[in-house]
Amino acid sequence: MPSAPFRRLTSCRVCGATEISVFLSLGETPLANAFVRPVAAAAPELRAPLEVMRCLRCGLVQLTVVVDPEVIFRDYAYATSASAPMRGHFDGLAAEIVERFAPAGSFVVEVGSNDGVLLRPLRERGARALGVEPAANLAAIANAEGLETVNEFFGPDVASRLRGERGAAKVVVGNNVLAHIDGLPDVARALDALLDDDGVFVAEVPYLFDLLDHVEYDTVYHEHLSYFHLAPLMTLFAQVGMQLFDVKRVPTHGGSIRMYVGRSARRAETPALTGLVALERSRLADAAAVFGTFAARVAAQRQALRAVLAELRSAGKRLAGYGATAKGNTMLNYCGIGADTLSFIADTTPYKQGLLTPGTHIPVRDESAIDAERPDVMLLLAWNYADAIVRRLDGYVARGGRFIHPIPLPRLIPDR
Ligand code: JHZ
Ligand code: ZN
Repeated sequence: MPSAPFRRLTSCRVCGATEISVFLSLGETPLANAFVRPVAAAAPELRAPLEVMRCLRCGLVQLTVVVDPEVIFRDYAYATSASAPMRGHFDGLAAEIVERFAPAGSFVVEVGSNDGVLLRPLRERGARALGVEPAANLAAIANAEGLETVNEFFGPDVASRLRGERGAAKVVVGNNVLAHIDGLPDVARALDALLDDDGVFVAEVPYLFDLLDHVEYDTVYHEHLSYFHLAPLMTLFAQVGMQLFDVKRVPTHGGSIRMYVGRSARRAETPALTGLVALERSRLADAAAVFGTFAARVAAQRQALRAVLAELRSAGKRLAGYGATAKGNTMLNYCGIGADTLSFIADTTPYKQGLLTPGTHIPVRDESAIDAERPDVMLLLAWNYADAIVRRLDGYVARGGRFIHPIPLPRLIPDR
């Protein structure tokens, strides 16, 4: 098997400490969004080790390897707008940003703007919004819709150039992007360069404690280099004289935090932030036990999911999957679930339809396959949208179709 171009981390990407402890290994897996063209099915796929460690100094949870971002992000399968609930979520975020920090006409930069899902409502609400997005296919979609996007990786050079050309930003936004970036201190420096004196960085990241509590190990894949909680983020921003001043828990992607970062001493810390920092500290009092327990729950989920699927198969049930997610590919590869078990996976993303899942080679089809193949049970690989999907597929449910909600332990939904 060929390896993806990757390097091993020998120190923490936030604080530089070399004291690190590996607590989870999910094997050697293909890249989670590297869907395969059927004509290329016989060709070997790039793989890399998928292991998670934590820094014993600042606490940052991170992968042991970094796959070359040029390989992962230049052409990218995940288009945020394909998931209807995310459009509503980001409209709400745009409203909040404009109301709290960016009066009409303010310059707002979004890092990792994907297909423009947030740029659009920001603009509709009066901000001068600019996207920075490394995926050429996604930047092109946004630009074609008049949502101005520069096709680059964000960093100190881009930040200084934008500031020179367009002035300082009132707000920089970054959703589900900090986890993708290896050089976090560079990002902090870039924010410092681009933001106005009273400017604010608003960012959403999946929250480590939701990952731990709900056994969301499938959100571990090579794109996600870091799994955040507040303490290491505070260490990071302090390096450039910035600080978190507020935080909010939001339900997206299995549980995330929305953080607000400003220049030190300009804004008072909210009780929400003080409270969550204290909660984290108490929960990590015996960190080794916390991460050891998590690893055991991951292994138990694998065993239980394999057992449920085997039982349904031997009862003659027709099985498929729903949601060709990146995280689904971690779960399928780690649990060893292939096309002999799931005959297809339905997904609304045009880019993914007609392709095969990485490693496991299950065909991705559009939703009409559900009526054509009439599966009895679908493994819900997009469990983060469970409610919306059960509602959307009311016809499937009405004729007796059910889903396996796979985490923290597999269960059939809706209840009967
Ligand atoms: P979804 C992505 O992970 C990738 P994924 C990325 N690396 C990241 O950081 C995380 O998000 C946070 C489809 N769908 O959002 C669309 C339906 O078919 O869970 C998508 O392909 N029907 C950027 O890939 C997939 O499911 C529906 O009704 O794990 C959802 O992918 C809905 C709602 C979605 O993210
Ligand atoms: Zn560290």
